[in-house]
Amino acid sequence: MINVRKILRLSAVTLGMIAGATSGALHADAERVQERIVVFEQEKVTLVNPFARKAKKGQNSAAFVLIQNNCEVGCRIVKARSPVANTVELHTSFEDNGVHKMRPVKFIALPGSTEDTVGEVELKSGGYHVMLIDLKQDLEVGTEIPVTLEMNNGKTLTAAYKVKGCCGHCHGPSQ
Ligand SMILES: [Cu+2]
Repeated sequence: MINVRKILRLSAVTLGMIAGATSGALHADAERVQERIVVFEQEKVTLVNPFARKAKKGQNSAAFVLIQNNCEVGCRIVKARSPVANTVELHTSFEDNGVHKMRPVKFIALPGSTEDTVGEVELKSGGYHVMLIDLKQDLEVGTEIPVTLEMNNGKTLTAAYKVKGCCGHCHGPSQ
């Protein structure tokens, strides 16, 4: 009996994932919907539209991605790494007296999925991001870099992040 229940719940979650992905896309502006391609699926976590900002060797950059979570409640991103930077940190952004600032965070929580919605968190400009500090190489527009997110359950999420031109709030030295 327990097994049957588990299967029923799993299919309900899968249906919820599809519904959640659709409503999530509606929130995005038209330009970003086109870029919203599922590129990676692993351990019930989907990384959508991973990208990083262009920067020169020795400078800083930031990596962004929409994380859709279908794993158990309580999953967290606890670490990030990439071979392109000497230091990689999880950061959040905030306003302090009208000044845009950021600081490291110990983890980024992934909201759990329910039968109706998919838990998701977006690493984006002005919010959470992966900070790539002291780049070992130039990040050229159109190239891809590997970034790995480590979860508290020991699983890792590695994807190729496409390097894009700078837009909006920039991190690190001006380019
Ligand atoms: Cu940062």
